[in-house]
Amino acid sequence: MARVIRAALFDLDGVLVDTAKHHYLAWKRLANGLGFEFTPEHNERLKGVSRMRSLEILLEVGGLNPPHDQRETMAAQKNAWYVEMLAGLTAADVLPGARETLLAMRQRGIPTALGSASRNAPLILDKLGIAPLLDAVIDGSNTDRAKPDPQVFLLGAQALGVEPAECVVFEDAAAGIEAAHAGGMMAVGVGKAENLPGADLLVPGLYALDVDAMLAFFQQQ
Ligand code: B16
Ligand code: MG
Repeated sequence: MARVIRAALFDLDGVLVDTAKHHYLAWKRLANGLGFEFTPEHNERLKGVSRMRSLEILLEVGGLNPPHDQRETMAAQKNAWYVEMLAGLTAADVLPGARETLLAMRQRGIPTALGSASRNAPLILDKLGIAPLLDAVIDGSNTDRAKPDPQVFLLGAQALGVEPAECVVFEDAAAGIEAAHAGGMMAVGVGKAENLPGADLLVPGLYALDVDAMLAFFQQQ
């Protein structure tokens, strides 16, 4: 079915910026404080996952099962460490090709929205200086259902006033590709093929994206 793309929705972490290393250091600090190790391999499981779900996975790794109020305190502590690290973020941390892609969309009259699980998204966009290139921002504070639920992207489409079938989503996590499809959208995987089964199109990073070729590709589907 030919698709005319009228809006572009972007995941944040792993697509526009790489804050995974900061998330990792903060989660590792929490785990170490609780007396167990948390490896980069464990951290892979937290990609694109909400803050509280990330904590649950970490506690599973450590074999701990603390009560709800302690979990809240732990998540708040991890976030405080993470936000401390974000203070050092600058425009130089925008991933290669991300700014150019957002600009290319604007030049073609294609509105853009952020669709991220992070509650820190507005702060990060501000630090990176790319907030003016996004027409709408939907993040963890506007949503109550995590990817692979399509909620974050459906709200993005709604905010931009376009039909879901007219949207393309850029995602680095398998759950995000699933969310895009569940919402009836096209999905471009950003990263390695083995991590992104089902993506309609794949690029190693936005630096490798040819926007016109992508638009033509979806139109020919
Ligand atoms: P926060 P995305 C996600 O961002 C991260 O990939 C994930 O690791 C993190 O746990 C989640 O945001 C929540 O972040 O703790 O800042 O609210 O990939 O959906 O842009
Ligand atoms: Mg991501």
